[in-house]
Amino acid sequence: MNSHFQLDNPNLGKEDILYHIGLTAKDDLQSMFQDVKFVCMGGKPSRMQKFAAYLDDKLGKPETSRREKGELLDISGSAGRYSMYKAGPVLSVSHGIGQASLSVVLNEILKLLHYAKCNKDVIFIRIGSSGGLGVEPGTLVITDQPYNSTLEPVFLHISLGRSIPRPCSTCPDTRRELLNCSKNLGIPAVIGNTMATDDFFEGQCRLDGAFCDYSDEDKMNFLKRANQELGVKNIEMESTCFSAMCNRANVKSAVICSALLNRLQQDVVDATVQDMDKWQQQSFEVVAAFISNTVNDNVVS
Ligand code: R2B
Ligand code: URA
Repeated sequence: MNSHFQLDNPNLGKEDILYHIGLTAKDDLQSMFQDVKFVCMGGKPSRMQKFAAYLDDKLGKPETSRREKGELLDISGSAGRYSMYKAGPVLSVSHGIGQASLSVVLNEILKLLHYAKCNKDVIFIRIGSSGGLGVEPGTLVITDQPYNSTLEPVFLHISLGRSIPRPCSTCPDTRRELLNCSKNLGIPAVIGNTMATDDFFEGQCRLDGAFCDYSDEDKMNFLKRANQELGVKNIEMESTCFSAMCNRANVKSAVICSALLNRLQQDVVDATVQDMDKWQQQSFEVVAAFISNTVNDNVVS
């Protein structure tokens, strides 16, 4: 049977305009995107452009990549909000900072796949940065359970004036495979829980934002509780929303983030640009290995 990924919103139709990604349901989305098997997302447009270029090379510059004058095309460039590239079966998309920005583009990407009648086995992976908790800077943290800022394992989605707890979880097979790929490549990685916040400063217990009304001791008590009682190994700003929306759409999701610093030791991100580039490149290598293995396994089976 030919089964497709499908959203169950009855209001979706031909007139839809995917305003933030510069496409419409009337475009020939099926011929452009039907072969997509992986959606990789990260905050920065430049990171997602570099990842797409790296992958395009690694996959042998497939014909199904989208190019213009030989260069990978920013498919969403005309809309001016997010960047989106297609390298073979992979969409590489930026989502900006935080859950609000992420949810806008993720809604439109899910609709895009729906209109494109993509295969149901699409995997969504967030490749990001984070503050580590008790891990060495440069370690990749692969998210097991995402927690929100009040340390509950849900994404609180506000709609019609109500706060709806949406369950969030990541795909066990994908996180195990990502860890295996890291080990095979000799890249430091751990699986751990992740706290997602709506703010980089007080929301992540920093003392050095524009405001602060708690003590260093309060901060350390909270961070240690998250780390020791709940196994939180990093803090970022999207994993609950990302995994909850993927769960709701019935697609697999994973989150893999470089830890830029150890938040049990400091607040300031003072890693060098060279180190951060190196760690970002390592996250690309791990995800690219995962993608190659998955594509090859599917060909064989
Ligand atoms: C990690 O880094 C960004 C904040 O600097 C945010 O998008 C996140 O999750
Ligand atoms: N991104 C975050 O959200 N927090 C950090 O500490 C570093 C990167």
